[in-house]
Parts: sequence; structure tokens; C-alpha cells
Amino acid sequence: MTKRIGRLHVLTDTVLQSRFSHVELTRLAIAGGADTIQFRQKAGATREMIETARQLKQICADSGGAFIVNDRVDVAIASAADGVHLGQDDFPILLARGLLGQNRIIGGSAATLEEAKKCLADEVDYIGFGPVYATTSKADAGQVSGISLLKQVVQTIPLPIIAIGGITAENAPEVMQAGAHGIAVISAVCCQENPEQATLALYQALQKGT
Ligand code: TZP
Ligand code: MG
Repeated sequence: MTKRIGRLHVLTDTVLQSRFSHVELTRLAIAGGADTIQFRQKAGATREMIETARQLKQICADSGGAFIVNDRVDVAIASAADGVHLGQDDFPILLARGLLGQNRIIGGSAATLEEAKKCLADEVDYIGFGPVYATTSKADAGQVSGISLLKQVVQTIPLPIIAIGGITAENAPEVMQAGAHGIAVISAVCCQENPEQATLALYQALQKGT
């Protein structure tokens, strides 16, 4: 079956900033035009995470957006999420597929062409590729790929490629022109004065680049 992969993924974060909760960020991002919310919380009580995830899922469902959980297959299942996003050292993708079934979205992270090929072999539904630009939002993000490697991945890997890492409204058009299916951001939304307005600016930048 064909699963619709969004073009504007907002990853919720309450570590880099504490003004907005995951729920508030989700509401604001959706209001600004995000079509995918990725709940990204690296620590804390599992029970609370499930509670939050269930709220986010409801908000996304009400707007027709997709709800993806970062790292945690258990939380994704418990919240009836639309999918899960897994890094190279996270829960193995093939095992996640066995638990989630074919209808749920599985995204994989890749920072190199080799990692992108691994994701393809594991039959992910999309690849989060990057960091394309420098980022301070992820300590172990690794080396910046730049636009040229992003292009190479887009041309080699027949999957939707979601660019991540240092994406802003300024550079989003060139990322889209490089062939990315969409973008994923943390700080360009979560760390802005007005997350809704910031999401809208990204949304408009995406339109420009496609
Ligand atoms: N994966 C690769 S870079 C990154 C992640 C989660 C951080 C993206 O954050 P920002 O603030 O949009 O650069
Ligand atoms: Mg991860």
C-alpha cells in the first residue's frame, strides 16, 4: 500500500526550550501548516510519554496530520501512532516492522549514502537524511552532508528523502530543489518566538522550492 509521507515534519522538543510543551508545539506547528509531527523525547517516565503521545496523536488525527514517535516502538504502539522514526542504533527496523505491520510508517535516519542504502534494504517508508547543514540540536549528529551529498542520495535511493539538520526558511528552497521530498526541523520551529508563524514561514519556503 502507498503511505502518504508528509513534507513538513516538526520534531517536538522540550529540552532545547521549555516555554512550550509537546502538546503546545504540536498545536502551533499544525496551525502553521506542519503535516507531520514527530514526538521526540529522549528521557522521562514511559507512562507519561504514552499519555503525551496519545494527546499528540489526537491533535494530529483531528487535522489529518501524521503522528510519528521518535525512537520508541512501544510508545508508538500504545498511542496508535501513524509510525515511528528509528536511527541507526535504535530498535532494529525489521523487528519494528514485524511489530507495527505494513500499514504503519517507519522512517529511518541516515547520515551517509551507505546508511541510506541500509534503510532502503530494510524497507523503510522514508529516510531522514542529514545533518544537511550544521546543527546544535543533536550532539552526535555527525558530519554535515551538504547539498551535494543530499542530491546524490536523492538520485540513488528511490524513497522519499526528508532533509534534516539546520534547515531554515532560508535554505529550505535549495533543499527542495535538490530533490528532497520534504524537511524536518527542531529549532526552526521549537526555539522560535512564535512557533506557529515560524512553521508558516517554512511551509511557504517549501512551496517556493517545489
Ligand atoms: N538528526 C539529524 S540532525 C538533527 C536530528 C534529529 C537535529 C535537527 O535539529 P535542527 O534544530 O532542525 O537543526
Ligand atoms: Mg533515535
